[in-house]
Amino acid sequence: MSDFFTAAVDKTDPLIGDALAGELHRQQTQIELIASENIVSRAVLDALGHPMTNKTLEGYPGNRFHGGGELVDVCDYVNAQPHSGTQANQAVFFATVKPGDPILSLDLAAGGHLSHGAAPNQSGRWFDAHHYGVDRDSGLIDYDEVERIAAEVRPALLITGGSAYPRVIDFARMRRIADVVGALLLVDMAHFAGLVAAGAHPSPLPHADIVTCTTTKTMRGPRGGLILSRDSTWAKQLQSAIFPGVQGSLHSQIIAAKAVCLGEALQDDFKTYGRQVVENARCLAQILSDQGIKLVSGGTDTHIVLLDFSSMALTGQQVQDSLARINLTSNKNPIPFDSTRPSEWAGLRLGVAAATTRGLGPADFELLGKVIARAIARCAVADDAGVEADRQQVLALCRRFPIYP
Ligand code: DSN
Repeated sequence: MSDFFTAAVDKTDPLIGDALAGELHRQQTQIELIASENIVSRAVLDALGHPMTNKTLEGYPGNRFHGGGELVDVCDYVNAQPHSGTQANQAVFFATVKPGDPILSLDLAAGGHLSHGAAPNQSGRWFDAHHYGVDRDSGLIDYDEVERIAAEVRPALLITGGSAYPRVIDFARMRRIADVVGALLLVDMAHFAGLVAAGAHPSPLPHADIVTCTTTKTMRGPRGGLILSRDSTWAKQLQSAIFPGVQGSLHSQIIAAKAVCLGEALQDDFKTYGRQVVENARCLAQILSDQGIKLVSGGTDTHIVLLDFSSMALTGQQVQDSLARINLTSNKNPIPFDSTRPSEWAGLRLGVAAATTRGLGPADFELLGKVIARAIARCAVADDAGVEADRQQVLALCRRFPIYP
């Protein structure tokens, strides 16, 4: 035990040490295109790995259940305790609706999120969940349908946002629909929160009663959630919904890392990054479209580009595997009106936030778009020619834009 406080993990636990070293190498040598991922700064990592992790605290600043929290509570008031976006959403349900109440949200296959009332999730079992979708031709939210279903089911909570909808949502229209039926409006901006912070995407805050998000994804911070509200009357219910409602003690070191990432989001560099994310995503969407690949909604306003292989007899899993062979990381995803079986999903979700953080610009995404199109074509004809050449192109990009040197 003599080196308990000083020995590094690779010395004390080679199994985990090797896994950590391997994961760093993987990130350094692959271009990350999963839309919910990003690459955090050294400062965020410093906070995440800080002995602040040893601190147990429950309650809120000024009203803690444990002593010794003076250095955790140095910030002005903010509720940054949700351990994840899902727990942030759970807390909103806890604060605003009762089991059995009707809720209305974007369908999972249309880009919604599990925690918004999807059947296999707790929210789908505990609430009377209804869903709206997108127009079959345009791929855009069908606001007339939202209005019609809302009038029929009279939801207590209208939810919008999700994890794969690539377009700007008309928050003002959603507000009007919520008002007509007397619903509260929750916007889950987990995916585009960083773009909102950078001024590169409209903000839902003027329209929603409550907004939730994660600090991961485009926010470029640690794993965790936030709940925001422009209406201070919700503050008390939301506070007690998180603790003691759905969580116990908080993760002090994660909250420190959230504060670091929110501080970074106030910098001019972050605005540049946010604008670049949107430009890179549009460029990738255009190149893929030019190569004959169908995109849900025909393009993007965010960091997400959702590919639709339904007319190519390919599954998302096949293309995900084909991209993995050339060091590109992505994920299969349902597209609107898709099968409920993940193995049959005909979509692939790409996100540009992590690669933008690395420094890739439009010319690099043009190259990546062509590499991706070739991987899809190879997949369609089960042909291996060109795999190694494309992998070398991706590796060259990784070397040009190194991370954690
Ligand atoms: N909701 C999942 C995603 O979008 O990938 C995890 O954040």
